[in-house]
Amino acid sequence: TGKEKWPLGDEKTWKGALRDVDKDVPEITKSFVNHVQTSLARQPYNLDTLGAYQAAALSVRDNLIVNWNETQLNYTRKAPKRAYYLSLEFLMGRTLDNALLNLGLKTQYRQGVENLGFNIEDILGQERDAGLGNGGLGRLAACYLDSGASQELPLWGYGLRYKYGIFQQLISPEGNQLEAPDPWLDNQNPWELPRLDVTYDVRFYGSAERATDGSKRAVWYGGQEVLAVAYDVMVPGYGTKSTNNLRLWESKPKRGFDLNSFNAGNYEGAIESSNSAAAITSVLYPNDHTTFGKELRLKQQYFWTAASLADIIRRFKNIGKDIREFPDYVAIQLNDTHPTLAIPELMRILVDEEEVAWDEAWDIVRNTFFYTNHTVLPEALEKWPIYLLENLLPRHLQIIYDINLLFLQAVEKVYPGDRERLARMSLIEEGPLKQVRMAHLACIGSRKVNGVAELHSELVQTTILKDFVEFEGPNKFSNVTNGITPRRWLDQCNPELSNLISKTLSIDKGIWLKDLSKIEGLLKFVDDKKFCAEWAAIKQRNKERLANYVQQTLGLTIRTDAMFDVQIKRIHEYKRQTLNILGVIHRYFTLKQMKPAERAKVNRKVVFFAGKAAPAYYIAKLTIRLVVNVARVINADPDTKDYLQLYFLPDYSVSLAEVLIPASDISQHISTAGTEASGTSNMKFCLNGGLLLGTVDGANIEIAEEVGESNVFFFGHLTPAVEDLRYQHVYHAIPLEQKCPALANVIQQVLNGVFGDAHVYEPLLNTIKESDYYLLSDDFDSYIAALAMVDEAYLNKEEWVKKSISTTAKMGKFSSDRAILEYAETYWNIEPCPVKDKLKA
Ligand code: T68
Repeated sequence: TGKEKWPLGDEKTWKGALRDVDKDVPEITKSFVNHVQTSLARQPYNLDTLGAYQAAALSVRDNLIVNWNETQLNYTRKAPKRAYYLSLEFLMGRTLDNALLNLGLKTQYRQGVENLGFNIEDILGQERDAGLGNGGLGRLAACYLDSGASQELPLWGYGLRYKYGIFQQLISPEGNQLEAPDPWLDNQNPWELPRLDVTYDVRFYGSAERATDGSKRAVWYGGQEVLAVAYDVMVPGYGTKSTNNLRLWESKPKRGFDLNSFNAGNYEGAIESSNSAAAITSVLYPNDHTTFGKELRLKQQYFWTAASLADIIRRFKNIGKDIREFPDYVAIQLNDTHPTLAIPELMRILVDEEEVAWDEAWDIVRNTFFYTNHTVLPEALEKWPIYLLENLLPRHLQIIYDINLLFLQAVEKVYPGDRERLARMSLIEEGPLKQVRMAHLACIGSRKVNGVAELHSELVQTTILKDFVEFEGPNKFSNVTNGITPRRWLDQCNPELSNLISKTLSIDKGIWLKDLSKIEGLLKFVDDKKFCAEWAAIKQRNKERLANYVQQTLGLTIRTDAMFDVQIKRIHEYKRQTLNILGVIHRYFTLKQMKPAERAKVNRKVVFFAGKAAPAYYIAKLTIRLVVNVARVINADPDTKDYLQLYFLPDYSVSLAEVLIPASDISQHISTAGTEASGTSNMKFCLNGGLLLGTVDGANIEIAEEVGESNVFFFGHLTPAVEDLRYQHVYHAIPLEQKCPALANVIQQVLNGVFGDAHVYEPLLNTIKESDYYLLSDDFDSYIAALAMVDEAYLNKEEWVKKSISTTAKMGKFSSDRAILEYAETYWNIEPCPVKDKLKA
């Protein structure tokens, strides 16, 4: 790749660079050259761009390590209360650019590598995304780590070091999604530090024998042990030395080969057992919002929570306090129910190993954990079959039964004889397949329970955990609206806009990027013609940057003199990408029926889709196929192609989002009301001056409260209507042709084969024609009307720019700094623990 560009950095350039004038540059150059020659063992004047990336990364890493060491030493010395964020997913994306910005070294490195004949953007482009997550939940964890370090909080993340991250998405010529593995570690990962000395044994299977002394203790023995090895990822704060840690566990066989099988000549069997330990952290499960009940997934969850808890407890013990003081020094946030086994695991350690009495142990547990719920969709609520737990984690199942018994006895006291309530609240779901309800366990084992946006938190309390709110009282339940880091999602992805904001406000970005409410100051400039023109010009250049990216990666030419309309997120029925594509088809036929003169007055528009479907999610995959095939027809139609273009960009990722979001005029967040817990890309688009077309759902509502309803395009039914509408679909169904002729017509065109093999789409279209669970037929007309309002508003370019500026200006609330401080202050009770600068100390 970089090879062709050679010889940019020839021998002469290199020698010249080493004599450079700027006083910061030589240090960087020296460190870069040093890594090329020693760490990479390569000739400096024969280096490709990938090598340059590796050298730059290693050189930046040296800076991080110094800060990381100081930060960790400071925590050890001061022994503050610490918080731990347990998440099965951390969707970090690329690191180099972020590290340079947080360290304030971007300019120096840009110059440093230029002196050697490289371009910093090319170098940054060499890095692979760390795709250790599916979507919003994993990206939220990454934003929270950035904010935790930036706010100098003693906050660590714990997760798994998957060998393969989220699959790479390919699109076949027919438009089918194909999945390829993501071997993201193949080029080596300069951002992790293997800690081969930090290891724990994790037991699986075996037997649990209860004590005979009448205590609740037991012994768990036998089974199989797997080794957890720590890898540390440095998380630099912005404009501070504070550099926190993300500890990821890798699974390894405990004793290499199984010697018995080996000696018995069973070489294959021996290797297999060593493979099975390694299998635990081999791959990220690619489903969001569905559970599969696979034993390997359960193994992942226990392996990770057991290793993390052992590590946390060892660190706590180092400060020499009594185990009863654990919650004074440790807060653990459970990111969804995935780490809920930490609750019975801490009970097991306290009761069986530390010999703490059951009730006391339960108090410790309930003062340590905090649970965040991310969905109320029933199919996404985790349940684990009893038979799996019984086999894999026999002691934990006993503990869950004991917790349940005592809990139900307490409920029974308050609601004597209310058997239905007991059945509803039980940790165990009875039936042909007995299962443990993980949300119930997470709820009763935690000090606080929260949802991720106002509406969602309300729904958590009135639907899935209603009985628990009644029983435990409302104070335990609250809301923390999600946030995004403005470092990555403005400064890094949209540097021109960030610079314009600093210049206009006359505030250093080091200040406003850490106190995002300051950007409200932009409101004073909405009538400043020159500022508005610069604002619009930056949006235009971001569109061109996106068009260039598409040209280079897909070889497609996109017009940039058009409105850019973007929907990028996991493909799911509840997110209603289908509504969007059927809307596009509607626009296409409307355009086609117009006379050329009429058409010429219509807004030009380019519609972008991107997102992955879970590999087994058939309907979602059909949606992708429909988008791709509609695009093929529309983009080739000479009547309309100047007015409407459509693209499905494959392999959506954090890095692709960083190019798409700054280029968007309007983005779509159109979930059925009450289904999207929060959404976080809605915040990212608005922060970058893109307007929002959405339903009254998730964080859309709070965004509209901030930016004003006149700056958001809302449509569709509201949450309280949803249940009734669904009931009507089933019991008072009206034929689609009558209920929504426009939608019926669009569907008919697809079934007529206008976009190719009609029968293929039947199962997808039947979901609408039959039960229409996600209410497309109820919302289609108001959706089309909202799109028309967007068109109308866009015709007035000046007003549009004002809306765009006013939107960005009011996004202060959605900084993840605000969110993490809410967790720190009102939940975890932790305080900033800044590293004193040695020079000043
Ligand atoms: C998302 N959830 C919510 N889940 O859908 C979104 N689930 O509204 C919210 O903004 C975001 O969380 C952050 O709170 C997810 O992304 C998953 O990815 C997931 C993964 C595995 C199992 C279940």
